[in-house]
Amino acid sequence: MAPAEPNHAPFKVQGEEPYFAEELEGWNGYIEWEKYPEKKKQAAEILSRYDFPVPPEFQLEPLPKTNPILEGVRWKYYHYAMGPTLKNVPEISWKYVQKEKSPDMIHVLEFPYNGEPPRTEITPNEDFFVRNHGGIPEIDAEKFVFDVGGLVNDPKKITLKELQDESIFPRMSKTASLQCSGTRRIEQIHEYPGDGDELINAPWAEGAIGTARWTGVSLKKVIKYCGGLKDGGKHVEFYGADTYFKKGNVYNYAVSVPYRKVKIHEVMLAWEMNGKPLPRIHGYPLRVVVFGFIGARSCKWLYKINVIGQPSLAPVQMKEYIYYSPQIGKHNNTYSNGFSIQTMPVSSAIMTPLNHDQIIHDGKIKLTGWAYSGSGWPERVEVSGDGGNIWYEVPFDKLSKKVYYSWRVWEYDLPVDAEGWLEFCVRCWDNALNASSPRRIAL
Ligand SMILES: Nc1nc2c(c(=O)[nH]1)N[C@H]1C(S)=C(S)[C@@H](COP(=O)(O)O)O[C@H]1N2
Ligand SMILES: [Mo]
Repeated sequence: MAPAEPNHAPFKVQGEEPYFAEELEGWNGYIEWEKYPEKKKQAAEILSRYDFPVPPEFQLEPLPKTNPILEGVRWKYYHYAMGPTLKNVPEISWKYVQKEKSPDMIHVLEFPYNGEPPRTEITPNEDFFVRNHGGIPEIDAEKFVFDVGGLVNDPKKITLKELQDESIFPRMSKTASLQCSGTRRIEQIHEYPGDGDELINAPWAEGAIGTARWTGVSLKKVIKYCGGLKDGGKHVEFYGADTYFKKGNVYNYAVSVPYRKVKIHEVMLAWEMNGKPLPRIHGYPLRVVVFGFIGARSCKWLYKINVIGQPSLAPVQMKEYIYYSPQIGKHNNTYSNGFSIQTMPVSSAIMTPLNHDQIIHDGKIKLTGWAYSGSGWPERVEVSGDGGNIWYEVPFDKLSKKVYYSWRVWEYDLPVDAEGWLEFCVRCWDNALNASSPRRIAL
């Protein structure tokens, strides 16, 4: 499918076209910002020359019924403004969407690309949701190395070949879900559209979650290979090769996790997804996968690991993916009022039927959905066809297998007497008896 027709004035370069070189040979679309403060300043100066289109597209009018739903004009313009190295990144990213993803993905945002699977069950690579904050760098695996530094005794550069050498690093595989904490943001948007956040908050429905079998190396083994932690090393920061724009500044995508999570082998450096090399759109050649944590920590296009004494100060860690209680709300707020989301809470959703579907039934309606908990697994799922008065337990054999840190998909033929407007809900309990709040859809 072609990208949506642009409904904006064409982009015009202001002043001389800037030139920021590629950092490495064989890496396309990777500008290193974090090492060069001068370059960052220069980029900020260039960005300040422009009046970019207003943020964010959906807050000013109802969401269009197009696919892609949103285009992401401003983000394309940010990339165009950086000159030749990033100019083609939106186009290249779209090329990989077409090459690597299934044709029936729901494109919630064309650029940075964000897409939900078609509303079906499990998630092969082509259907796995995609959440990007920028473009897709093209990295030649032969030329790929990543740095391990900061508070480790023996900082090193490691190639993919070395990482894959089983005489150095034992391999691990694990089936685990990744969930973006933006899952079901559309409901939030409908209640309160936000305060003009700069980030284009992709209008996710239930689909920003997926499960894959990941293969790679436990990060703990890599830290050990680098001589172990120095005193004070408590958090591990990851850097991705994509360019991240925030409030007129440029960064590389960066986040961190506490070492505690690494220590128990719950952080993997992965190069394989469902038995195949990682697709470019999912982080080729190497990404982080953090089991049970918010998807944002699973850094794609990883090029640097930095051990530090406190959580990362990077904007994705400190200024985004922060939880505010409903009483506080996001408006009139300071970042320190919220807390950083790490472990994902228990949650569940109905995938089919969809809101406003019309169904002819003979007393039973089939519901399908998922349930997930970032601190273990869902134990029990219940559904209701009358807005939450009467609940039915989804029987054991209608729940997929229990796998630590993975969702369980379920289906249920729900007895329904009524006709007309129905309100379906689902709720679940995890192994620690946390319960999810019901998700309602009406039809
Ligand atoms: N380098 C980089 N890593 C990233 C992101 C990104 O934009 N850049 N997005 C993060 C977010 S918010 C999520 S939810 C997951 C999504 O992973 P997927 O696109 O492979 O499904 O990747 C994370 N890793
Ligand atoms: Mo995310």
